[in-house]
Amino acid sequence: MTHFPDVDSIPFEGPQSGNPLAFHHYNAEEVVEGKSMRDHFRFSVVYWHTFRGTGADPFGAPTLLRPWDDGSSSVDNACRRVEAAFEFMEKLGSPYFAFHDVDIAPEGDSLAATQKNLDVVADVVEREMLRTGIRLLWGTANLFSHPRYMHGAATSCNADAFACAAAQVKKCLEVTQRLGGENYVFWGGREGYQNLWNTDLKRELDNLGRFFHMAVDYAKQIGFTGQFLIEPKPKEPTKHQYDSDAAACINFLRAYDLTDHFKLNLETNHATLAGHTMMHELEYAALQGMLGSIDANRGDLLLGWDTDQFPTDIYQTTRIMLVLIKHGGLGSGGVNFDAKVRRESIDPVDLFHAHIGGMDTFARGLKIAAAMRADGRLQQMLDERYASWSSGLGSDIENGKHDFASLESLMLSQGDASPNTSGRQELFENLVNQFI
Ligand code: XLS
Ligand code: NI
Ligand code: NI
Repeated sequence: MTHFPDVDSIPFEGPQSGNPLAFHHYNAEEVVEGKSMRDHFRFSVVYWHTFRGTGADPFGAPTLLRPWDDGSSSVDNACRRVEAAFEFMEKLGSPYFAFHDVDIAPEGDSLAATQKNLDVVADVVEREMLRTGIRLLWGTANLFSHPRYMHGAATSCNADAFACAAAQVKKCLEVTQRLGGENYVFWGGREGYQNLWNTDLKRELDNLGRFFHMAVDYAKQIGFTGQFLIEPKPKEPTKHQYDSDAAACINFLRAYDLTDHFKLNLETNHATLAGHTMMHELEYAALQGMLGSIDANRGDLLLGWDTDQFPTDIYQTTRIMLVLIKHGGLGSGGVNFDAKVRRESIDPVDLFHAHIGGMDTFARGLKIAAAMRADGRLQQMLDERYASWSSGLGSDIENGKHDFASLESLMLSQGDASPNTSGRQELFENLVNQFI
């Protein structure tokens, strides 16, 4: 039984090919800077958008009615969907996927029934993983859709919601471990507030820290060795999310003594919603040793929410790949397409176009970044800009040979700082353009 009868495995055909169902730049085997493209990216397809996205929005009904999906919340339907998903990922050549518990299996009328459904569908997922060799990048529990989490999950004013969330994460960790998941993600969802008058900020943050420690303890207990990741996002659904950006997450992790157990999963559209660039978020997390994985997508400059579009901006992927190569790659993380086709893109084949485009855009970014690094001028100009720190006074300061008094006496005898040199921003920008 095939769910995508009109699509074969997507081949690499090179930049000249006119075939829309071929890769033009992503060539899994091609080695760039000593590593195959497959290993640079570790691309991952997300189950929630690609197989559960309906096209519904606050103004309109679902538009994406898939032939393999009967629209019911039966376990049979969920199992058929898994088969369609793995056929898609196999044809695409995606080495990884990611899911929320509720994406793959329907919720039952009790916690026990929900857990049972998850076990049944996980059997099919496991079988398909073995058949195709596709692996699990990460699992996560959806702690934001169900009405019981209206006030939050770990940060709810209702202790029962905290307990339900604990049970859900416990189960999801078990399933993630069983499926060989290489990471486990927490995205805050409703962990935040709408109004400070009715919010006990300290208590909510303490409880969130407590919740993460329980997860760490349980992982240890069952021998789950995957990397824990926190995914920053500044707003939506709450007006203030506790995991707003990389800096806020790292501060939270330090404050609650969790930095040994967590890294960050950075998402492009979340970075831009926070008023940062993705490059900023990546650099900031990486320089503190906290970069774990990325959710690849993009927003729309004219829309103020998380539009989760597929990445097609070569500047953006070039920047991302420059930072990733510089910091030695993603380790157990990957490039996870947390992106959805538009509501109007209603054909199953659009799922292929979307992912092919994303993978090709990242491949171009990688090749451009590698060319910039091989050329060396960008790095050289950067080094020149900071030359005063590489010898003489700058290097003495960096080596701890000075204090306020010694620097004062130096400047008293010198009279003033030496003249500044140009920042040459325009030249930097022109140089980058030579490679795009
Ligand atoms: C929502 C988040 C979400 C996480 C997983 O904006 O991006 O999809 O990646 O819960
Ligand atoms: Ni998002
Ligand atoms: Ni995400």
